[in-house]
Amino acid sequence: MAKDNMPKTDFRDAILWHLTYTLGKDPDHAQIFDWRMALSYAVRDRIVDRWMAATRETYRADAKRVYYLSMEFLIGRLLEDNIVNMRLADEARSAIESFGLNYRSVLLDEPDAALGNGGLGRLAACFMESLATLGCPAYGYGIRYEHGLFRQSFADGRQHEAPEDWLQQPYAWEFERPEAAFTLGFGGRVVSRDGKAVWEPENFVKSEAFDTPVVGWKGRWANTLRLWSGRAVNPFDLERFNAGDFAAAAENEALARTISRVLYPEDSTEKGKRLRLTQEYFFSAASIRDILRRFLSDHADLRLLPQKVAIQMNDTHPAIAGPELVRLLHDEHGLPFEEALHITQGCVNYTNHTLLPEALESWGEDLFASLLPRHLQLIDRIDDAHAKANPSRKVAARGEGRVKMGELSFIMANRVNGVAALHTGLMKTTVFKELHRLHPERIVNETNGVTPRRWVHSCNPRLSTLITDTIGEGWVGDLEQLTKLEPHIDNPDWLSRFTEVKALNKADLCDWITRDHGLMLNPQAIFDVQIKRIHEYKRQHLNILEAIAHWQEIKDNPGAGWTPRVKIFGGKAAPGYFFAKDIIRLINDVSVVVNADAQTNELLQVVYLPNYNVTMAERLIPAADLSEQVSTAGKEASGTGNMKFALNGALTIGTLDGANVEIRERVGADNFFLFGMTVDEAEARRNVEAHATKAIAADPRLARAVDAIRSGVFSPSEPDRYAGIVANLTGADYFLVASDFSDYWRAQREVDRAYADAQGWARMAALNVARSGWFSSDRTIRGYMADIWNAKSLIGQE
Ligand code: C3B
Repeated sequence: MAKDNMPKTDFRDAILWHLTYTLGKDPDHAQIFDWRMALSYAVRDRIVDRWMAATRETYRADAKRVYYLSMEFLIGRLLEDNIVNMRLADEARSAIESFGLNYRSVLLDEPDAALGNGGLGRLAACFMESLATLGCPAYGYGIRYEHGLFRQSFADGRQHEAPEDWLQQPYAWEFERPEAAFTLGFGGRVVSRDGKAVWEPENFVKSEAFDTPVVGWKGRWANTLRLWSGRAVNPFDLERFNAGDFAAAAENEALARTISRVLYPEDSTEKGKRLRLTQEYFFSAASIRDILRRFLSDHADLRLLPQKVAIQMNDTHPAIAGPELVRLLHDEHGLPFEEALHITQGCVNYTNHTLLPEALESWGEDLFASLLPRHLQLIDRIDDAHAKANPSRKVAARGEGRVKMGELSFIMANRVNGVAALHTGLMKTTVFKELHRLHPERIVNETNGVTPRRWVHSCNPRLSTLITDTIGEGWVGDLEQLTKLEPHIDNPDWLSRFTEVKALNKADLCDWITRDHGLMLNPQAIFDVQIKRIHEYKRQHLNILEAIAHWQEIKDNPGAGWTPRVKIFGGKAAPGYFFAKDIIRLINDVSVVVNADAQTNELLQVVYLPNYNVTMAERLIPAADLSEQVSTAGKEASGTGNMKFALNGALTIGTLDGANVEIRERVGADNFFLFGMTVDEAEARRNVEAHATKAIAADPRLARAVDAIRSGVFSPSEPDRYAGIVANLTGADYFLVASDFSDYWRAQREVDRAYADAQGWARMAALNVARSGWFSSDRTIRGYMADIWNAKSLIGQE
């Protein structure tokens, strides 16, 4: 095969072609990496055709474009997603098998792109896929971190962090765009020239673009994820090199690259670090310039910007994009300030993802001024303009010596949205109460969703086949069609096929856990799974306390007909979050004791799988029976894992928090294990003096479980290892673990009883699948398009 004869049709030949000419490998010597890359390039070629067609169509239609600005895109692996969406699965499998390789192994060779911490980053990835599926012209903008979220391992039960390096290997999906670079300034001062403010930055960095196409279901449309990488303006100082100072000669480049070196591992906590603000400005400013450049390439009138551009700020991390756009329009394009502000407010929107005070970003003005002196002035003018238009206003973006990014984002935004109904309601009555009073039309709700392609179709092929056999394939692109399953649930043959799917998925998970983690699990047990970041408000410690109490009670009464249970945990803690790290260690310590107890280990096992990531979620969710969504009411903005579990036939044990509320409404209260206080009850309970001590005194099971921790049952060599956790549980207990324990215990025993009735359980699980179709991110994105962006699809309905 000659190079100029690159095959266009035969997929197998295309793989061989890439192996030979792109990778320079002889098939006889190719390793799995080479095959995976060759396969990826062959898939990518097909995507590129769609991608270019979509771009041409967007220009032709002069369509409004959506720009999703996010510090995080937790995309995971892309190969299977892309193969599935391009409908190449059969061809890819048979080609790969014809080369004597295992198809799964080739797919699993791809490293996870872990450019995010948790829910917020994964949501951005689901949104990109849904935007492409819906044919909405859109760009994702973010940072091409050299090191994604750290790799977690356990040593002695303790979390250990190692750097992640997905870019050690070339990334098959991206296109480097050295020509699409901007020079960005930092620091310096603002001077007045001819009565105009002029920012004279002190340092400069280049942002270089890397584009990854994101293709939608059936390959009908493809958008771009553009990630920025830091580069030096003058990468190499020859003079210093010649003078023998080799390290200094490369210093510029090293400093510039630092900006995109690592993802901050803080999830829902704010650290106020200078490098973090630098990253935020770096990617926001590069993106805004890119947006303006594209707009100006075929429009002359900047006043048309809001008709052609919708910018979504994923949380406050890109909040500086607002003032930056004002600055470019006013300082550089010469529009009057008021007009620049008005245009910007017509383009920018803001999604809030949390009400936790420790997560709301704010910057000391000294730090802010030293990095972005001109922006600080503009923020003052924005505040003044807001005060003038709203004389009764009591809030401002700047105050108490700080720049508050939540307030700034709200003031700059055309629409502000929450991520689940309960959360949006609380935004109006708590953090944004005053701003909501001034702008009652601004806050809207867009309940989160997840992409059905990855989170059902690909990760759960058995369930997917059953659904398609039952109702046809339309559900993959229109998840609400899952309701058509309902009439089949009463058919015993159908229900037994459904049960079989879960059993086989559980068997697969057991095999993997045995192989990779050396643990034998009881596949008959309830697979009870809590996977998410470790955080006090998410209450993994409530879960492990219940496990301890359960273990103690089984020992008291081994013959009481217990339903066997396997408790599975996964999740990382921010490296500096010591309480969360103690929780991890406690779970690991408990698992050692409980799993070694021959008296109980047929009935209860505890497993903590290290290095939870997107790929692990894809293994665990299809095999789960029970989904733990146990946050303190009012603290989990939405949750999205909760949706993935329900869609894959796990029942939820959960509080009335975040999207749990909407899941329960849809699947039906009978098919959901509710427990715990409501938001109002929790609020009231916090005001009860010594609420934790009282709750412990009132529940002997809880008292005994806490005592076991306190007395070192799980840490015999160091009995006071968990003094911190015990002090918290018996003291302030802000997240009300003690107060919710008894009801949680009650709900867990209901779970046991329900599971013992295999038919009844299967029915409830199947109803969860049939009624969760609303939680597709396609539905969410349609909501954003209609309520926030006023954007149109460029592909027709099928
Ligand atoms: C998360 C919230 O904690 C989740 O409830 C929510 O489902 C997701 O965002 C997506 O909306 N979140 C996060 O992952 N990181 C933050 N910094 C704030 C919120």
